[in-house]
Parts: sequence; structure tokens; C-alpha cells
Amino acid sequence: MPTRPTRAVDSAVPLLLDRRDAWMEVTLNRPERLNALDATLHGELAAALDMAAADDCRAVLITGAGRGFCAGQDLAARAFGDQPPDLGASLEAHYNPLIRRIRALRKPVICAVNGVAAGAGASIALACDIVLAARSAKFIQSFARIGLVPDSGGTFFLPRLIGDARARALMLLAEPLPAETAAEWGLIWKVVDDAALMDTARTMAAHLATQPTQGLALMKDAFDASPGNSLDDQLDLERDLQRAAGRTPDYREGVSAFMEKRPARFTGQPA
Ligand code: T3D
Repeated sequence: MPTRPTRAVDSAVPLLLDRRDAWMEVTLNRPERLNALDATLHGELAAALDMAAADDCRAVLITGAGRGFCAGQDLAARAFGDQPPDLGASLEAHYNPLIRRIRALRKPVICAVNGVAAGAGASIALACDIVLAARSAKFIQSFARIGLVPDSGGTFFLPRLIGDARARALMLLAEPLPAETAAEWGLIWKVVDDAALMDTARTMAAHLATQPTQGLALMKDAFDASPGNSLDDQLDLERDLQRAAGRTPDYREGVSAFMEKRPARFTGQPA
């Protein structure tokens, strides 16, 4: 599939898209606003994720430029006239499709949280498959500070990841959660020293891009369905997903490689 050419780092463009060997790096690039999201950045991000979905890249890495990952909605873009803005319309038009796009990707999505992740910025990170965070990063459910409710899937992801008690307190108090505590609580995969974050994340993306992509996508299906399923439902789903995985060329290659005592060369191709 055609890909957009790699962009050089340029503070004039709100999103950087970098196609590496077999994976794609997406960088939110409004560092002066801690990568807060306005309509333009939403549009660019939607286009980038659509491109990543259509492209034959086999992993996606999302990160932010500068000292923040993402401060959620750009509050400077919220003008108050006689009527309050329709934030439901904003969620419908921008945030909900964004989270759905991330979750629908048929390839692993890594988030490298390079700094503060606030409001919807935190939810974006939690929507990704694997979250790495710089040791100095923090997660803030900042909605209560401005009279809003958590959105972008925050009330779905947070209690499932860390339990109701911690999720409620984080959201009602809007206290920052340091990255190390986030990892201890199971909110994210790992904390990495700040200087090592991007190398670690890129190494992981490059590794995942060599793995059995179809099987990984099916695995994501199983995790997505799990919270709403009974054990019986999940066993049935695993049966169906395993049937599909067993038909992929990568399964054949994985078994051959094992029997021949050599590294597998997965192609990520569908059955
Ligand atoms: O509206 C809808 O469509 C509904 C959807 C809502 C989704 C949401 O995400 S609502 C939540 C919106 N986000 C926030 O409320 C977070 C606001 N930001 C902060 O609370 C703090 O900036 C942080 C805790 C994230 C970081 O604090 P700190 O002290 O490290 O940085 P700072 O000095 O506050 O911010 C640095 C600059 O970024 C500053 O600009 P300046 O003064 O240097 O010119 C600040 O204004 C700007 N900035 C940070 N966050 C935002 C922002 N500008 C616009 N919108 C932001 N969200």
C-alpha cells in the first residue's frame, strides 16, 4: 500500500508521521500546548490512523513531541458565547472516533508516554495495546479540575485496569499519578528512564513488526471481548480465533521454525 512520505521534524505541522521499516511512528507535535488536541490535530490524527490501518506496516508507535505526551482537549479552542459549547458533539465527532480507530487497528499499538498525559490524553494512551512511560511522566484525570467528566473511554479503561476504588479516586480527585505508580498499579506496561524511552519503544515496535501480525490481531479481539463475556462465551471465542490463527501462513511457519530449530520468519500475511 502507498504510504505518506516520512516527514522531517517540523514544529509547523501538528502531527509527524514516520514510516520505519515495517512500522509507523506517529508523533503529536504541538509541544507549546503539551500536544493538546484541536480540530486540526484531530483531523491529522484520524488520517494518520486510517493510513496506518490501510498500510502494510505491522506495528504503530504513538508518542508526543516535547515535554508532554498530550494535555487532552485544547482549552484555548473552547470559546464561550451565549450558549455553552456542545461537548457531546465534540466527543461524537472527534474523541470517540479517535479511540475507536486506535482500538480497531489490526496491528499492535504502542504508546510511549514521554511526559504528562492529561484528560483525554491519558485515555488515548490507555487505548493503546502496550503503554511505556518515561519515569518523569504522570497521568492526570484532569476533568474534575474543569467541571467535566472523564471521556474517551477513560471510565471504561481505568476501572478495568486498576479497579474501581483507585479509578474513582483518581477521577474524583484529579490527582496526578506518577508513572512508576501507574506501572505498580497495572495501568501501564513499564516505566523506562526518560533518556531510554524512545529507543525502548522503537525497539519494541520493530520487534512486533516481525511477529505474526494476524495472530496478534486475533489476540486483541479476544482481549476486547473478554470484559463482556462469560467464561463459556470466551472459550467459544478462543476456539473460533484459534481456528482462524491456525489457518495463517505464520502458524505454519512458526511450527516449521520450531521443528527445524531456527528463528521463525513471520510475514504477517492473512490466511
Ligand atoms: O472540549 C471537548 O471537546 C470535550 C473533550 C474533552 C477532553 C479533555 O481532554 S478535557 C481535559 C482538558 N485538559 C485539561 O484540562 C488539562 C489542562 N492542562 C493542565 O492541567 C496542565 O497544563 C498540565 C497538568 C497538563 C501540565 O501542567 P504543567 O504545569 O506541566 O504545564 P502548563 O504550564 O500548565 O502548560 C504548558 C503550556 O501548555 C501552557 O501554555 P503557556 O502558558 O506556556 O503559553 C498551557 O496553557 C498549555 N496547555 C496545557 N494544557 C493545555 C494547554 N493549552 C490548551 N489546552 C490544554 N489542554
